Amino acid sequence: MTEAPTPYELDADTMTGGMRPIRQAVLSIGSNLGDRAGRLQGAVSALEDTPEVTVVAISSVYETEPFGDVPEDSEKFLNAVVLIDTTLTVHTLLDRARAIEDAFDRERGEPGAPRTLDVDIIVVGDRIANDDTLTLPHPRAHERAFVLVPWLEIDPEGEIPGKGFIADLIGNVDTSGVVKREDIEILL
Ligand code: PH2
Ligand code: MG
Ligand code: MG
Repeated sequence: MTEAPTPYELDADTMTGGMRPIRQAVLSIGSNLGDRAGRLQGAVSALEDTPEVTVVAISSVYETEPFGDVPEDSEKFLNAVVLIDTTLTVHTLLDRARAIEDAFDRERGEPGAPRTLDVDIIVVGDRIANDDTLTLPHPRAHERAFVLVPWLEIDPEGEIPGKGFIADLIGNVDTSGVVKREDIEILL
């Protein structure tokens, strides 16, 4: 028997303000141009200043070897992971992430080009998205040590829907290029 469509199935992203559930989101922030630590701190402060966003945890800052599709001569990154609670829709959160990048002089050129600030949404609760602007969970997060190492530090039970627990995924990546910078701290 085919199921009749039910009018009671609610999609969190179509609900209005007060009705939307609080979801936990995982954000990866990175910089490999200019005042890297200052930009990461600015990004976290801007997130905390965002209505309907509460910063729950901030990882240590890690210095990381450029990974993936980046120019040969790329400088090292500073990376961190931020956990937030939010009632924003994923697209509003994405708009906010872009606005924060813009506020810190992000130029949008070639993918992989050195950047003052990158704010990537890794997961938002169990939300799946596949459209022109947003893919959730982030399609490459599970293979990126610069995401998994800081994330595991602040969320040992963390999971990428469809991929597995980060505590397990981290076993498949090379973490040697991800080094904690004890001398840098991001404050709330
Ligand atoms: N971001 C990329 C590509 N490569 N490598 C490191 N280490 N850190 C990053 O944040 C990073 C990267 C694309 O956004
Ligand atoms: Mg990125
Ligand atoms: Mg990005």
